[in-house]
Amino acid sequence: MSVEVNDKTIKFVHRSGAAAKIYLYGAHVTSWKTSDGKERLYMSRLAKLDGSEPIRGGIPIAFPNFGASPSAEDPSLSAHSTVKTTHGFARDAVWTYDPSSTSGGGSDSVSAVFSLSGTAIPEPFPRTLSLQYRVNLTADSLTTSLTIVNAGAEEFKFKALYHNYFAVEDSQKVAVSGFAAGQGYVDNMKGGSKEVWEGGDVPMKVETGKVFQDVPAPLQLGLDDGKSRLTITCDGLSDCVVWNPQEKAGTSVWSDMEKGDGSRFACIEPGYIRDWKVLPAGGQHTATQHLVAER
Ligand code: TA6
Repeated sequence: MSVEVNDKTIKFVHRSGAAAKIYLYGAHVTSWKTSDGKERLYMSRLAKLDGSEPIRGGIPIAFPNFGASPSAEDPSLSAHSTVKTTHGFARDAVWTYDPSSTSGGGSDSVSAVFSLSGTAIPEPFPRTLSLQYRVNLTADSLTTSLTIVNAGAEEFKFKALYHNYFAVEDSQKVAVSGFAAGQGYVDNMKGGSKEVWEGGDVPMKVETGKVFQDVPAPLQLGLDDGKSRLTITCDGLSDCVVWNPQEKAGTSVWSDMEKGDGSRFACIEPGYIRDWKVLPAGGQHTATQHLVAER
């Protein structure tokens, strides 16, 4: 195992040849290569990597909002309404990496912990809030685990989501599994209408924006594009967005992608987003996704 650290990125190489690269900006995993040398994450060639805007591709962390910030009609959400970018502040903050958190020497996995606490929590969010993010790499898996700690005297409400951009050979051939017939979802392509899933795999041949809500535990998903297959097993997360802008990639809406990029990725985004998760005073919540490459 080897670890390369510089002021912006951490790179792990597992003894199998598997590797992962993480930017401190956003604690953002931008590359995950399995032992067969295959890159499993899409990164836009136009992604900004200088901290000037959220990174397009990889694994952005959405926290403590998903989507636009809410208007502050509920006083307990007033801090959230100050977040000016969509999907919260976590993907836009510079996280701390503690080298002593890296473990793995002789074991079968390599892991490291990133944190966001104290003055790195933007005002007016309480400085009693802190985040810990563990990334664990094995020959053919990557596990990410976000722990949200509320050491304050008042409850804290949040949404959280892993906005995974998986690399695929051709999104026209993608099938996303994990949703049973009868599962409720919101279809953003139909103006946010509430729908009931008819069962079977979710395709993404055209622009797709489905938000599956309250999926019975365990949230277990599959991604198959005919050439590669991944499974995603989650803990502490119960919703999932399946998203692809297809022909809108590379237009003014998503100008940090190239035209045609919609065919290069599949966004499968496990999260807790249908409602605000209430973290009581002194409470903590861990949201984990375990990604396994099967071929
Ligand atoms: O998760 C899907 C989504 O919320 C889309 O609606 C789209 O906005 C996308 O994420 C990308 O958001 P971003 O803020 O990264 O441009």
